[in-house]
Amino acid sequence: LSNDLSKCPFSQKEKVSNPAITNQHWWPKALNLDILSQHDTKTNPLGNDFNYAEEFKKLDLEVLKNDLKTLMTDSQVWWPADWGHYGGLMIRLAWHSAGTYRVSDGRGGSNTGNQRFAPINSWPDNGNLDKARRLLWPIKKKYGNKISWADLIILAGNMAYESMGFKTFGFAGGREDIWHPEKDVSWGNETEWLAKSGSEGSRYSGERDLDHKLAAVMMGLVYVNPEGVDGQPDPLRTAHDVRITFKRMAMNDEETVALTAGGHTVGKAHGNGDASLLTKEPEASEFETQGFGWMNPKNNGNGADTITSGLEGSWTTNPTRWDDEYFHLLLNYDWELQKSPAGAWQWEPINIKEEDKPLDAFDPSKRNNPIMTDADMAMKMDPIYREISERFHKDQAYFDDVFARAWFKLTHRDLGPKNRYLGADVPDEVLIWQDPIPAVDYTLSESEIEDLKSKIINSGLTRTDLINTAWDSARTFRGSDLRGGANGARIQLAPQNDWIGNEPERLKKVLATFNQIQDGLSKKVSIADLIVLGGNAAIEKAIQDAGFDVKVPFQSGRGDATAEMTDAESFEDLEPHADGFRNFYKVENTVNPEELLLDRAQLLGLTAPQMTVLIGGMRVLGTNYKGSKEGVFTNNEGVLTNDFFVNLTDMNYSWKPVSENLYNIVDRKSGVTKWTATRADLVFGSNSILRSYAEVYAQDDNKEKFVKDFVKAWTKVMNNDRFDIK
Ligand code: HEB
Repeated sequence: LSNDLSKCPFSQKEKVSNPAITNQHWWPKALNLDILSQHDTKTNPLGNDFNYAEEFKKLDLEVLKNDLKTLMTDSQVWWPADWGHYGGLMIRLAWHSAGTYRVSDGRGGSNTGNQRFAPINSWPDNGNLDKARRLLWPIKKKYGNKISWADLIILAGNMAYESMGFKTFGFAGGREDIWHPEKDVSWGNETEWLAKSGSEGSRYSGERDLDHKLAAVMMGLVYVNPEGVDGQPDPLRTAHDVRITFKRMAMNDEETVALTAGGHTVGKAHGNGDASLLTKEPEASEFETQGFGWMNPKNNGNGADTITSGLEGSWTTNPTRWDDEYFHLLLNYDWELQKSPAGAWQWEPINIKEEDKPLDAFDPSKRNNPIMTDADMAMKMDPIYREISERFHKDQAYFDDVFARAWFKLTHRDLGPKNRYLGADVPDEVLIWQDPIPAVDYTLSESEIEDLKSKIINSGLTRTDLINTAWDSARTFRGSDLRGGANGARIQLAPQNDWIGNEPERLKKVLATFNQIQDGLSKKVSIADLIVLGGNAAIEKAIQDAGFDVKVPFQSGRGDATAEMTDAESFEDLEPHADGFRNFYKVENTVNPEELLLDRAQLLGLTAPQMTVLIGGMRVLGTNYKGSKEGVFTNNEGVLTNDFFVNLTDMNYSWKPVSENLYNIVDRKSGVTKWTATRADLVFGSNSILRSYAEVYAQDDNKEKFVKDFVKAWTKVMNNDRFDIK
């Protein structure tokens, strides 16, 4: 054995920070709880007391906007602007930051500034956006904490449009930066960038069915492949891909055409050279590039030699001006397939008039052909898109309006309800996709709240009626795009009132009682408030029965939305197909109930201990779907004891699998089956980390802590969407 202390204590292969062999490698099936401990205070340099909304209010937005407009035409030697204008680049920056949003789980989008981190900073589709962010750095540096990267990127897109003559619909601040990449977003299962459909881990099955969660066609793309499906041009097949991916981002056909045309009215594509010469993407780049990727060693490597997508050319004659040229060129010329200098498929016009050709971005003595991507051609070849394109072509004012609204929606969709919007440029108009909720005009005193609670408790509704209705109305909340939740009482409305997971029969009965109670009040308290208060009141009773005196805090002020204020279709994505907290599985024999539980806990913003205490409490309260008994490890159902954890950790029992998601809890001595359980129950005893929390709550000295922690976690869920009081 050599013991040479002069050698480096770590060999090349041993990395403290990133061991090659992790627990996930040895035990790939074990639940990875890391998604519940992201964005911890330890990773945030701004500290616990930092309040972004307060900082933003100190900002002189008008001065910042002017600085951004000045930046647009202040070309830098290290990355010269096309036609002396950075507008196109900044719009693509904003669009790619917003465009990762997907309605399925609300994840992705521009709300976090995640573009600063891998993998997004290095996606092939995000080529040279590292330059765009670096161009913005002097402004970020100047305004500091008062403007987040996430807000700045979107505002830069808006100011780009304004400086090119387009009037935007408005801007709201309020996007708070994260400080490390998200761990909860699956961008797909392929292990190769731009893997074609059918490769290992492919997101496609059947004819061309895109995995229901995803909204992009390839690993590393924001949307579709600009050259065509798997790189093969065919505008009609591309139209199919565009339609699906934009729909998954909450855009209809008209919005899709408007966005594509409005986006490509300005800027250009870059592919003047050999793409294979480029250096690696930012996350893999050498130290000396300081985070820059995709460096082109040829000539200057920038300006006229820039290579980004590999396509080369602009879509319009005057690419630094908002105008009607996109549809003019697309619809009035015939287009044929050509290859760019980098070898990418692109469409070029046949017999184009000289004056319709754009000037070269760096050599004003030269004119080039405009181009169209396969996706642009879809706006002409797909019959539905074509009709919309023609309408836009005929009516510029109409196009301007549809584009302005679609751009605003694209860039603000995942910012949450309007009461989160900050700044003087927030548009007054209320938009349906903001899930509006009317404000209430009452406050409730302590004695009024107590009075209401006894009315509800004496109304004939059971404890579980009340707790389940409160939970079901709150559980739709997603921290990802800040939609859903108890506020608005949309559980009364279609489609939620019919979701099987909401037990429509029971729900109807409960709502009828709440309506009766409401009718009898002198002050018109909202149904949304009554629902939450009912849950709280029932839990307080369950706590009293357990021998503790702990109140469940209540804050009134929820409003009731109407059907007219509700985009029913867009709520379909919020339907729970499983809810481990109530042992509900829409599909029998769900394979990974514990994964689904984790997913919901993450969207609800819960930590792993909070998830644990909620499950333990809800099981003994008897809140399972349709009153099923799995995981109800107690002889005192309805009382808030720690029995779930006591019995889960009790070695007098053994656990026998019965079917995919069903186990018997058997008394070792008598052999009698005492209880039954699902995987969402037993994971708290089998997963070593969750078991450590289960033990805390099973301890004899933690019975009261259990109750208090349950109340805290419950209250967090009930108030998740109360941005008005945060
Ligand atoms: Fe776009 C650019 C594609 C949509 C805006 N785009 C571009 C390009 C491409 C594309 C390829 C080039 C890049 C470079 O640089 O190279 N897009 C595309 C597609 C789609 C789109 C495929 C789907 C359909 N875009 C879009 C939208 C927007 C846009 C939606 C917004 C709104 N883009 C844009 C811009 C640009 C582009 C602005 C330019 C940039 C510069 O200039 O730099």
